[in-house]
Amino acid sequence: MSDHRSRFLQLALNADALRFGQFTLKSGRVSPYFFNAGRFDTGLALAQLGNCYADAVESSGVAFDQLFGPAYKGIPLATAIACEFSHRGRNLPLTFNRKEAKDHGEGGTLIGADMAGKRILIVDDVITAGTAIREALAIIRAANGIPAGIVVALDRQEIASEDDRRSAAQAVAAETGIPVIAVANLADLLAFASGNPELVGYREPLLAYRARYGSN
Ligand code: OMP
Repeated sequence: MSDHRSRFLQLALNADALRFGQFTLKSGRVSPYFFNAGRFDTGLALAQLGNCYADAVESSGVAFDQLFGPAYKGIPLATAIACEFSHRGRNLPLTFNRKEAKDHGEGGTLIGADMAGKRILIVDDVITAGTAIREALAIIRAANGIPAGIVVALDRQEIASEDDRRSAAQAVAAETGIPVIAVANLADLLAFASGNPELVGYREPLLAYRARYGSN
């Protein structure tokens, strides 16, 4: 497993961002694990997370000009990544959105750098069924940006629906031609759990969940 994958999973455990139990997802599925990026709630934790994202982005080779962090969780994530890239010598412009349009002051739903004509890398926390990512693609297109890539911390590698056994990430990539990069995915989590005595007991429920909702 590449270094940024295991580093990220260890950071997520330390921050209590990766939990095991019973969680109802946005899709209604009941999952034996949950990733809550909101637990990266200190400057150091966000800086370390930004470092893992930036490693994943650099090793993917995706070409982009600018970052977009969808509200809400994408906002601190994209900010942390922009700061990390600045330490690596790239001063990336950054845009994010509001969930509700503002009707006074500067108005509108977008904040930060103009996306028109720019190759945009979307930064989000998790991909499950792909709904959040599709919404972000629509926001970028409406602002005349060019979606160039999507990076998430965790790809849960789940089917979007029973009739399509591809993962949501694979379906989005195939339909749009836009690559989906994950710092780590469910397969990495299973491998990581095998090598960790405290997590090994969670492997069975994870495998059962993958058999039900996992992609081919
Ligand atoms: P999709 O829109 O179905 O891809 O689900 C992604 C969103 O679900 C994330 O942006 C989160 O809001 C939420 N989520 C998590 O934060 N962590 C998880 O482990 C799983 C989910 C989820 O509900 O599927």
